[in-house]
Amino acid sequence: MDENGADAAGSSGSSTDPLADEDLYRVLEPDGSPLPDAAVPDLSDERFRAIYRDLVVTRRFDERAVSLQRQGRIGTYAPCAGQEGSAVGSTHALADRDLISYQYREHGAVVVRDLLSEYLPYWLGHESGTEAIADGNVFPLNIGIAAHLPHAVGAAWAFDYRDEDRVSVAHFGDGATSEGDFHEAMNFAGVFDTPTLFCCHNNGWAISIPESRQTASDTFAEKATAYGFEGVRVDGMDPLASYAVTKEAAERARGGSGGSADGDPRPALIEFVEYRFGAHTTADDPTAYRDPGDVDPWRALDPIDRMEGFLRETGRIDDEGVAAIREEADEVVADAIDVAESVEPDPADMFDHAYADLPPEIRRQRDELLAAVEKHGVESFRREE
Ligand SMILES: Cc1ncc(C[n+]2csc(CCOP(=O)(O)OP(=O)(O)O)c2C)c(N)n1
Ligand SMILES: [Mg+2]
Repeated sequence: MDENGADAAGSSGSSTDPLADEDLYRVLEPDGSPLPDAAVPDLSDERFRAIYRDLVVTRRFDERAVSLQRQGRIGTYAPCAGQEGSAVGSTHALADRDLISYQYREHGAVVVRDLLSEYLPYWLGHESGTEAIADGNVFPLNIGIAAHLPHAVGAAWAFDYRDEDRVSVAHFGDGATSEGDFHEAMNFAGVFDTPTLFCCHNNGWAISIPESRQTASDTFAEKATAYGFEGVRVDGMDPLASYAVTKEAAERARGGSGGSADGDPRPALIEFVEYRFGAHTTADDPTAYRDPGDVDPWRALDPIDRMEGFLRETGRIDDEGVAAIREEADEVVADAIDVAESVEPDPADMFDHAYADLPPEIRRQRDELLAAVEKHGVESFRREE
C-alpha cells in the first residue's frame, strides 16, 4: 500500500476493474447495448434522446468551463467529465417540482433543469447566478462539504409536513460521508421518514484521499442500514441505470409502491459508483496522487459513448442526429457564456448576500466603497480585459 492506501481501494469505487463488481445495478454494457436481463426504462424516444442531449451539453459545458478558467475568464472550476451519467440520468427521473441540492460537481442536474445561462454567472463570481437557479428548484451550490444535507432533509420534512408531493434530492461525494452533517441528516431522515434521496457520488477520491482511507465499510450504500432505510449501489456511468434506480427510489420517497409501508414516504441512499476523468478542480494536479493509467478502465465506461451506443443500436439516432445534438450543445453552451459574460458586475454586490442587516463595521466598509465608486467611476473597479 502506498502512503495514500491507494492499492487497498476496497470493494467499491476506485477498483481498477470497474466491471468486476457484479453487485452494481446496470442496464447498459460498456458499448451501450442493453445487458441480457436488463430492464430498460420504458421511455419515449424523445426522452432517450433528451438524456443523450443533456449528457453532451454537460460535457461541452465542462470542456468550455475548464478552457475559460485557463484563460482567466472564470475562477476555480470543478470538472465533472466521467460523472455526467448519474447527475443527468437521476435528474431526468424527477419532477420539476422536486428540489435538488448539490455539492459543486453535479453540473448535469443544472443542465437538465435548463439553467445553464443562470448558473454560469456563479462561476464568474456573480451571486445572481445562485439566486436564479433557486427559482428552478435547485439549491445554490455548496462548497462546505455535506453542509447542505441537513438543509435538504429540512426541506423534505417541510414537504411532508405541508403535504406537498415533492422529493428533496441531495448530491454529495464519498468524502462527504465522513462529515457529521451526513450522519445527522441520514438519522433524521430515517427517524422522521422525510422524502429525501441521498445521492452519494462515489468517484473513488476526495481530492487526494482514496476511498480506502474514507471508510472501512465495504460500500457507501450500506451506511443506510444503520439509519433504517435502503441503500442501493448503481453504476453511475450508466445513465439509464441511474435513471431507473432514482425513479424507483423517488417513488418510494413519495410514499408510493415499494416502501416498507406503502403510503409512507421512505428516504433512500443511492451510491453512484463512477470516476472523475480529470482533476479535482482546476487548482489540482491529480498526477500527484494517482497514476494517469488508472483512468483508462473507466474511460471505457464513458456515459456519453454508452448512451450514444444505446441510441444507435436501437435505431433511435443516426450520424445526422448525433451531429445535430453536438452542434446544438456547442450553441447552448456558447450562448450561456455570452449571457454570463454580459452580466455587469456591481462592486457593492459583495456586501449583499451574507447579512440581512449589515453590522456597523461592514456597513462602514460598504459606504467607503460606494463613495470611492462615486468618485472614480464604476469602471475603475472592474477587471481590465
Ligand atoms: C467542511 C469542509 N471541509 C473540507 C473542505 C475542503 N474540500 C473541498 S472538496 C473536498 C473533497 C470532497 O470529496 P468528495 O465529497 O468525495 O467530493 P468530490 O470532490 O470527489 O466530488 C474537501 C475535503 C470543504 N470544502 N468543506
Ligand atoms: Mg469523491
